[in-house]
Amino acid sequence: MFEIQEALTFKSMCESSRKVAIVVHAHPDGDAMGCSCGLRAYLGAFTSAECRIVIPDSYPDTLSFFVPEGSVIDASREQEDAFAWVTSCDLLVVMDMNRFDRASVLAPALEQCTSPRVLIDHHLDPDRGKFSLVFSETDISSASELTYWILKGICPEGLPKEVLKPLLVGMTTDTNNFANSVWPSTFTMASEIIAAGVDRDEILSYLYNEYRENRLRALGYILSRKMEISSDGVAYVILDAGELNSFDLQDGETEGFVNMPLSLGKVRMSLLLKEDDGYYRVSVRSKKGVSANAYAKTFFHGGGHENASGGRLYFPGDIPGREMARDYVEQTAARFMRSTAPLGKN
Ligand SMILES: [Mn+2]
Repeated sequence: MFEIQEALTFKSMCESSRKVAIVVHAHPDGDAMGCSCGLRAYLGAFTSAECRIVIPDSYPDTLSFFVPEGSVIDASREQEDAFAWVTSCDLLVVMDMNRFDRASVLAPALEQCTSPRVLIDHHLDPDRGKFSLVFSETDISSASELTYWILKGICPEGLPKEVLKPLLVGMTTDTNNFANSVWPSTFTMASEIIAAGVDRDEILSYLYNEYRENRLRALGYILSRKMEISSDGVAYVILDAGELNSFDLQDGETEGFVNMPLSLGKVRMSLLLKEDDGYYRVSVRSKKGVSANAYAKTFFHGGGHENASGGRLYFPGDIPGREMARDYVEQTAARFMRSTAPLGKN
């Protein structure tokens, strides 16, 4: 874990700032919104800095229950305001991403920002050279958990619930409700936050009991009609734009789908490909002993965590056309799995 001195340095940077920009990755998920809202609430409670969370594109509606009104600038809707805030801030905090290009349209603004930049992240291979202060831990559940330990370290008087609640949300979604990437520190964090009075049941019902009907129907269709399993134990689902539209699937509504095939004994890695504009967005999950990170890095310009990664498959570029995605997945998965030691030998 980080040195307390680094956390105290961060504290004095926050206290001497007037205008803070927090930037998270494109397609912000629960962890990205959770850690950013938690830090913003801390700044609001303990400093006089004005802070906006600047996001490359919109976050799912299912997360709106904890995002305060007026706290976010969405670059896909207000590009000029987003750029202006990032390039004119006096402190930039980049969270839940390891490289500027993960912020897609905001990457040039991050590059242009001349103020001190701080990274708070839990992905592999952070681009350390771009930052004056780096908090990077990979043996941790989430950026929200890392944020919790930093803020707890600099705030001996105790953190208010408006800081703790979004951090608990972010940890919960990134661990898939304590199913993966859970460490002893993760339980400690959860236990301390619940003891402080944050209502976890309320969070769980917002996160997991408020879906729209289309999501469950799409899941049924995907599992019965779309999931394929290769002889090497790789499950994959390829969704084209037409299918995503016909189920009216919004961003975030497919969250968790990619994990489901891993419930099968014979499946060791699972992929979900969703068609976007000229490329597929690829999610990769793997069981222990198979590196989702290495696979995503080698074949999909991506990476992330050892067992949970993402990337892209461009057409044309990586493959001549979208209809070639299936062949590409089959071939690369076979090649990759044959180079990976068999189950039980690693
Ligand atoms: Mn995360």
